[in-house]
Amino acid sequence: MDHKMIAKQFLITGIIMAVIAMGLSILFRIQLAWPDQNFPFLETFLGKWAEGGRIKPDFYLALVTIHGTIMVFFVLTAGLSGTFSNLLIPLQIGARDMASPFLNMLSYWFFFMACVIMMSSFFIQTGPASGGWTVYPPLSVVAKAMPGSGLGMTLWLISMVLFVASSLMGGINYVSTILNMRTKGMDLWKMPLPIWAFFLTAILGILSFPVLVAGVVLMIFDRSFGTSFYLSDIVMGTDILPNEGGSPILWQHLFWFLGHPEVYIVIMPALGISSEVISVNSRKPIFGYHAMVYSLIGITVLSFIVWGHHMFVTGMNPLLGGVFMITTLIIAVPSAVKTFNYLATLWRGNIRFTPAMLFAIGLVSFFISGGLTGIFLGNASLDINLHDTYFVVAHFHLVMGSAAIFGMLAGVYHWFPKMFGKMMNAKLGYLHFWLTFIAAYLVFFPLHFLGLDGVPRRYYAFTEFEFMKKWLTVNVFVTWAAIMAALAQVAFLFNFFYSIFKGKVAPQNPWEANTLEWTAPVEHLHGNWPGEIPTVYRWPYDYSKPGHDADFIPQTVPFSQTMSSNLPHDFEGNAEAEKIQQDWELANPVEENKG
Ligand code: HEM
Ligand SMILES: [Cu+2]
Repeated sequence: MDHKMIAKQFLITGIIMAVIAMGLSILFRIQLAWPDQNFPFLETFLGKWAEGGRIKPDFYLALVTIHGTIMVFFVLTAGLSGTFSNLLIPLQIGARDMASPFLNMLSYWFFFMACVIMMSSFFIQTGPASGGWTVYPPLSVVAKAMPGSGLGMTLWLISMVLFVASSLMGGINYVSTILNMRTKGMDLWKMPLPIWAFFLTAILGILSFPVLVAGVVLMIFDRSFGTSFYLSDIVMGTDILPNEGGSPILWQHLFWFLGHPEVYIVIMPALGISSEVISVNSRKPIFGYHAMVYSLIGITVLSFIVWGHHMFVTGMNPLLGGVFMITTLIIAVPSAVKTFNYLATLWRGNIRFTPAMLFAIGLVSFFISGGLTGIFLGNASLDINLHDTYFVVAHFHLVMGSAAIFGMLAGVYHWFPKMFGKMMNAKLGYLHFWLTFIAAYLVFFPLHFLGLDGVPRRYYAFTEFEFMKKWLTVNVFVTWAAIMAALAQVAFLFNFFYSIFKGKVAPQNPWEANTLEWTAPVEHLHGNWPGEIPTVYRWPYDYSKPGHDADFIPQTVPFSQTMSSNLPHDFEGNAEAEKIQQDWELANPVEENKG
């Protein structure tokens, strides 16, 4: 029940799910690149789903669906938030464990069950859910629509309810721990940025996930009890379904009211992690700490009022579309603030290119290049052309897929010594970074052009359409790049598991960081600190302060010991500290340009 143990469980489950989801994407990429070829090995693996060595269209849609579901919910929500919130919240705020260690453990096991149920659908007669990770009706409701609308879809819905329960238990725990269990001196404005990010992410989840559950329950009613919340006037072949009065658009509202905040649930922890990693490895205070927090708060609030940008083509009133368009574009402002602050932190830093740092910089790169296309898609008039094309696939894979995965990897490399007491191999880390970074751009950049040309997503083969045939070579290229990305992960997996057992023993504070987790002993113990919990005096980003001999000052160092390096920032509104500073200034007249 120890939070560090639960963090590791989330991480390892997340890694396993990521490997599976990546495998699925390679399978459907093979189909896209070589639509007319047979690969006997596919039949060996997939049996009847790839008779004759070619993936069946139904199964192709199931692959895309499960790939997206796993990546978004299981890897980047549970795997990312679950791992780092659990690991870092108690350690960085100075608590002995979560508010409720039991609920925390339960949260992991619900997540684990959700994964098992989702995966079990590969072993049933009708196969896993199809219809995309957004499970739009009618494919998700009318069981006889296609194989993947049957039992597989029911399992998807059950798995999702368990997953949401898990996220809620986790989120409530994170919020109450952060609000109630901070150590002495750790006021909100002294919290490291990852904690702010986890805090706001948890609030987003608590407020938006229940809406998905409500939608899912109605969907289960439609599927099983003959209600018609989402269906009306459906004709299948010659068969007129009896459902009247429902609307598939209702599902879209309920889904995207979760779905849009979800993309920030995915990216915000990654942004928090990268703030920490970039500051530590630039040996500079994070630029604009308060602006970083306020922009996270801004994103949190705004992300609730933009869901309609996923629905521009549902025929909504143009006035309403305009409202969603404006709120969407306003999110560009806090996002740009964050980007600017990352760059300003890096600027003239004394940069240490650790693997974690490279991945954090990679995140910034993807966040910029993917974020720019968001401005296109946020405009209703452009989105109507680009909707459901590969342009969208390219956009979200860069901005949330790649960026969040890079944030997660930055976190793994940075906190591996804390988690396992060992160091990872840096050379393999560099290899892993460069191959993954290049491959990710090679996979996702070309897809923009397919989208601009109108190539739709989720199609099984593009050979039937004359104008799309010219893209076949690009699809082959992208598939090879995807295979390269997958192979690059072998370097990571080897490094990760090898280092757990055979890595060099980690020193107490390998990156010379200021935050509290590095004051806890390398060997894990229940309660985190053997004696008293350390007291906090300063914010976490005191790096390279002029006049101080070491280039970092941990949060536990009281002001008086290092007066020469204190900046006015530390003292605002703190009478005791102001007094110390005044006394010190009297005793030590200022020397110009020291250090
Ligand atoms: C090597 C890594 C990856 C590759 C090669 C890959 C490839 C693809 C491709 C080509 C599609 C579109 C299939 C289609 O619509 O016809 C797709 C769909 C999807 N991918 Fe990935 N992907 C990768 C990683 C990720 C990651 C990290 C995420 C996490 C956000 C993700 C989330 C999704 C989602 C949500 C969909 C569904 C799109 C839809 O609904 O049409 N993928 N992936
Ligand atoms: Cu959105």
